[in-house]
Amino acid sequence: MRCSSLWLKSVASFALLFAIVMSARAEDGSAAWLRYAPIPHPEMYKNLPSRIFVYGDSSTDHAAGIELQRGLSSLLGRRFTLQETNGGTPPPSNAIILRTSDWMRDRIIADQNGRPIQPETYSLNWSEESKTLLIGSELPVGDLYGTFQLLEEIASQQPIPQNYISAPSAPIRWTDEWDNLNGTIERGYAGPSIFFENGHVRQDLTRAGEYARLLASIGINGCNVNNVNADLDLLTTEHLKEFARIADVFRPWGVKLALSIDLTSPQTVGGLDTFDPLDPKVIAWWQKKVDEIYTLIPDFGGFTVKADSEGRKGPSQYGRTPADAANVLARALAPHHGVVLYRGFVYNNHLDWHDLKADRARAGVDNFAYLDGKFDKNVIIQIKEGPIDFQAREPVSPLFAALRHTPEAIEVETTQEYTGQQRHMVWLPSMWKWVLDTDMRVDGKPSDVKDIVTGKIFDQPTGGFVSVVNVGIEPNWLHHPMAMANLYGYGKLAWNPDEPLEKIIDTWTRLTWGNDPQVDRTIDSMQMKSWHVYESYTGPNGMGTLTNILGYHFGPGIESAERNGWGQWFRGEKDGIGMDRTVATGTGFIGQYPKELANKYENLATCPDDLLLFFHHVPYDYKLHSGKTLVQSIYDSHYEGALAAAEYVQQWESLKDKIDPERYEKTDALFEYQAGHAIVWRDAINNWFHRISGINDAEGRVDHDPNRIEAEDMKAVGYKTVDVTPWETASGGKAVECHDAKGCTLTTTLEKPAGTYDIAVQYFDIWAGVSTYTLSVNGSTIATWKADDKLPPAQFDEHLDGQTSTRQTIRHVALKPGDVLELRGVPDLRLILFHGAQAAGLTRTSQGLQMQPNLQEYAPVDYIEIGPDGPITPQ
Ligand code: GCW
Repeated sequence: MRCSSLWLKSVASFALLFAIVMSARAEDGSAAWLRYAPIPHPEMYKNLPSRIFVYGDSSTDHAAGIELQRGLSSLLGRRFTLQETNGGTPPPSNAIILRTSDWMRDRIIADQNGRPIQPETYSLNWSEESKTLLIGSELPVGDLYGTFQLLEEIASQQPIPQNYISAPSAPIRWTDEWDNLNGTIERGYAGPSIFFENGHVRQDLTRAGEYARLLASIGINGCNVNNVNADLDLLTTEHLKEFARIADVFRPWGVKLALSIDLTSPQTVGGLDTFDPLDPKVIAWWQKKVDEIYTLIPDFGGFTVKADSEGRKGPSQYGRTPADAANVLARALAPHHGVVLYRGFVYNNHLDWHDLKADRARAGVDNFAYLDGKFDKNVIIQIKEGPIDFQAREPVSPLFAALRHTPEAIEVETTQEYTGQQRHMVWLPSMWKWVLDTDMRVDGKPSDVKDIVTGKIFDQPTGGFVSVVNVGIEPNWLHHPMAMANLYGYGKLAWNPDEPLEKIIDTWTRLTWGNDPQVDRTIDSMQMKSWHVYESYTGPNGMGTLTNILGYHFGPGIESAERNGWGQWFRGEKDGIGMDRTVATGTGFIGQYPKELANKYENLATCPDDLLLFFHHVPYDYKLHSGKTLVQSIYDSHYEGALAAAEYVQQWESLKDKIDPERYEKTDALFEYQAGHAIVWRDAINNWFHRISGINDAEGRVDHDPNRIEAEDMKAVGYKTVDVTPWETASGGKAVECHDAKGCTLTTTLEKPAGTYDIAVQYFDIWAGVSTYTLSVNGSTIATWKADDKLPPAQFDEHLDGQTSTRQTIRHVALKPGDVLELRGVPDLRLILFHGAQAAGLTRTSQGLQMQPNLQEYAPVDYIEIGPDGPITPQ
C-alpha cells in the first residue's frame, strides 16, 4: 500500500449505480452468469451488513468494490454503500471488508501437499459476533475472486461461507482467442473479434473489458488475444502500442495480456536475414522486442508459439529444436517474469496415407519427449487434451506422461470447432473432466492428468490450463446461450479440477436462468447428458467426430478424413474399420503410454468400447463389451442420440413460462435446428456404415424410411435433380434445385390414414441467398418460410452438403388420403455483392466490390418426412 493515511472516498451514487444495473438488464445474454437478477429470498441474507469497505487503491481493488456493491444491490434489492480506503485505521465492524494483506501467507503457508499456496488464494470469513464479513487475500486479484465467489453464493441462494479458503490449482489459467488483426476469428462462431478490426485494435474496447470481467469471475488470469496462426506483422511498434490499450482494460480484472507470435518475426518485422533462433542477431532482436513490450505493458503475460505445424515456419528450418526456439524467447521474457507457452501441436500434415505405420497421433511424443529437461524454467509445453485434434472423444495425449522435467499446460477447446460450433448444445466440461480424471499410471502409480498439469506428479508447479474460447462481438459472446456453460465450466475446472460437475452446472444454471427448481433440474440434466448425446449421433467408439475435416468441421463428411496427408484416418475398409495403433501389429502409438495404460489399450479384452476404433482395426461385426456388434451399436447409438437431441426441444419448451422471451426464443430455435441436424448426422453415418459393411440394421431402420418422400421422387415442375457430395449427406444422395426465377413446385398425393401429423421439410440453406418455400395442402398454404438463416454452417459454404442441410417442421397438420401436398420453392437469383460475401468469411479481392454469381441459392430440397403429431420433429 502506498500511503498510510486514511482517506475515504464516496463512490458512485447509489441511484446512478442502480440505473446502470437496471439498464444492463436487457436479456440478450451479454450479462452471461453475472446477471445479478434479484433473488426470490433476499431475507436469507438480512444479516449481511450494508457497508462495504475496500482497503487498497489499485484498479483491481476498485473493480472488486464496485462489483460487490453492484452485485449485492441488485441481487438483494437494498442499498449497499462503498468506501475505499488505502489503510490507516483498523477495519470497522458491521461491514463487509475487502482487504489485501500478508496475513494469509502467515496463516497458511502450504497446501495439503506441502507446496506453497498460490498468492491468488482468498478467504471469506464471517464473524457473527462483530457482524463482519472479511474477504482477504495476499493480492488484490484474490479479493476480486473472493468477491465473485460471494456474489455467486448469494445468486445461487447458498449460505454465506463462514470460514472458507479457496486456492487455484495452478498459476496458468488462460484463454486463447484465435482472433486475426483483420477482425475475423479462426474457428470463431459468434461474429467478428471484440479486439480487432481492419488490421488494428478496435477503438472501442468496452467489450474487451467486459470480457475480462467475465474471465475474472471464473478465476481466469491470462488471455492471449490473437490467433496462434499469428499475423506476421504483429510485433511492430505500432501494433504493440495498440495492444497496450487492451492490457489497460484487462488490468483491473487481473487478466494478463498475452500474444501469439510467429517465429519468423525477426525477419518479417525486424528485417533480419534470418530467424534462426540461435543466431546472435536473432537473440538480440527478441531481447529488444521483449523489453519494448514490457515498457508498454509492464504486466505482459508472455508468448504462445505455434511453430513447425500446419504451414507455420519454425526452428526445424535451421535444424534447431523446439527447445532452442523456446529458450531464446524464455530468456528474453524471464527478467520480466513472462512465460512461453510452446504448443505441443507439432505434426506433419503431409503424411503418406498408404503407410500403415504412419500415425499423426505419435507426433507429440516423437517431437517433444526427447527434449524433456532441456527447456528453461519459464517454458510451458501446451498440450492438446488428445493426440489428434479436439474430437468428440480421443484418448488423452501420452505426452502428458512423457515430460517429467518440463511444466505442462493442458489445452482444451471451448469454441466448439468439432462439436457443433455453438449450433449444437454440448457441455464440454463432461469431456474435460473425463480427460482430467484419466489415470495415466506413470510408474504404475496414480497419476491423473489433472495432477500432472497442476504439477503435483512431477513437481512442476508452473503449468496449468489453457482453453481456446473465441468469443465474438455477438451480445452473448458464444452464440448459443447454452455454450456459455462451457466457458464457465472451463474456469471452474481450471481453478479446481476436483469441483463436481453437478455443482458446476447447477450453479451456472441458477446464475444464468434463475433459481426456479424446474428450470434448474431440466437444464442441468440436458447439459449433463449433452456430450454423450452429441458423441452418439456423430462419431462414437473413438472414430473421430466424422465431420468434414477438409471443410468447416461442422456437418458430416465421413471420408474427408481418409486418404489424404492430414492423418485423421480411421481406415474404414471392406474388412473392417479403425486405426491399428497397437505395438504388436500397428503404428506402435499405444507404446507411448506408460506400461499399465498401454497394456489396457493394447488388449482388445480391456480396451474400452468408447475408444476401440482409435486403437484397433476390427471387423464390422466385432462384438463389443456391451454385447452388441460394432455396426449394430453404431446404428442404435445414432438413433438414440438423434432422438435425445430432438427431445431437447420438448424439454426446453416445458420451461416456456419461466424464461424471458428473448433468450427463450433464441434457444428454442437452436434446439429445433439441432434436432434436425442430428438427423442429418444420424442418417449420413448409418447409411455410410450400411453401405460399407453390407450389414443390415437388426431393427430395420437404416435406409428404410417409410414416412419419407424423396424430393426427386415427387412430381416436379421446374425442379431438377442434382447429386449431392458426399452422397451420405442427402437422403438417397440426391436433392432438387430450382433455377427458374418464377419458382418451381414439387407435388405428391398422400395416402396417409386420416389424422393429424407433423411434416418436416428437409432442405438446404446457404448463407448467400434467401430462397422462399411455401407448403400447401390441396392448394391451401400451411406454412411459408425463408431460407435466410445464418445457422448452418457458421461460415460460408456454397454447397449442398451436411453443413447446409436443415429442416423446417410444421406441426399439427390434418391430412387424409388423397390430399395433395405441394412444396413451392422460389430461388434467390440475385447477384451477391462481394462485400456481403466477405462478411461470410471470404477475402476481398483487389477489385473491391465484385459480383459473385455463383452465390445464388436455388431453393434446394432433400425430402419431406411426415410423422406423428407430437412435440418433436419427425424421426
Ligand atoms: O484444429 C486445428 C484447427 C486450426 C487451428 C489448429 C491449431 C489455429 O482446425 O484452425 O489453427 O488446430 O490448434 O493450431
